[in-house]
Amino acid sequence: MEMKITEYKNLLKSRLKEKRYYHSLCVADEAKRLALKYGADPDKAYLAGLLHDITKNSEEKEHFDLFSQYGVILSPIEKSSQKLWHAMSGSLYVKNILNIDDEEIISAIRYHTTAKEDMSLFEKILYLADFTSLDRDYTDVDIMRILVDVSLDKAMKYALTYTIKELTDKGAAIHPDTIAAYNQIMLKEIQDDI
Ligand code: DGI
Ligand code: FE
Ligand code: FE
Repeated sequence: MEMKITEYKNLLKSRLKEKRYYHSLCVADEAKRLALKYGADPDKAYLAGLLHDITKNSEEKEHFDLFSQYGVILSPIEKSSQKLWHAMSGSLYVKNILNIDDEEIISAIRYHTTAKEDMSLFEKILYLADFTSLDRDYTDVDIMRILVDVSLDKAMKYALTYTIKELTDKGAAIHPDTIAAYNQIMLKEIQDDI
């Protein structure tokens, strides 16, 4: 049987550091707000937001146990980028341990860090709620908060550009899904201009 919101919150409290737990509550609120604004299911968006970082504070072993148990094979770039693990392991945890049988929630969590090509409304909402939640305070958060209320696609474009810039500044590897998401948005823009 599925758990209630208060039970999920208690589970998250036990699994996450205090700051990360607070972030999860803020992303849940923001995802719900965006769902109401853009016509997605607000309760589902809240739940996806709440659970999206459920394995963020996990030890390496928990991530890799989930990968091997559920047959997920990591590419070299995924193996070497620890920050990417929690999106993959989180979606496995939500699907298989919490038995949440909702592909939209599972897929939104799976792609909340890298994004991907052909994102659904629900996937974009979680991806962007993670950028514009109340607890966030990076340099461009004010612009992102304005853009997310103007258009999800404009906000996606800004967020992906910002992320890729940050990653190249740090000399980090960029996941092919991130590049594919970026290229698709930029190509669409070129076509729209014609
Ligand atoms: O888990 P959060 O901190 O709330 O946010 P997130 O899941 O979006 O993770 C953000 C981190 O993930 C940030 O440090 C950048 C990193 N990241 C995002 N896309 C890529 C990436 N890291 C690599 N190596 N490659 C990517 O494509
Ligand atoms: Fe995350
Ligand atoms: Fe997050």
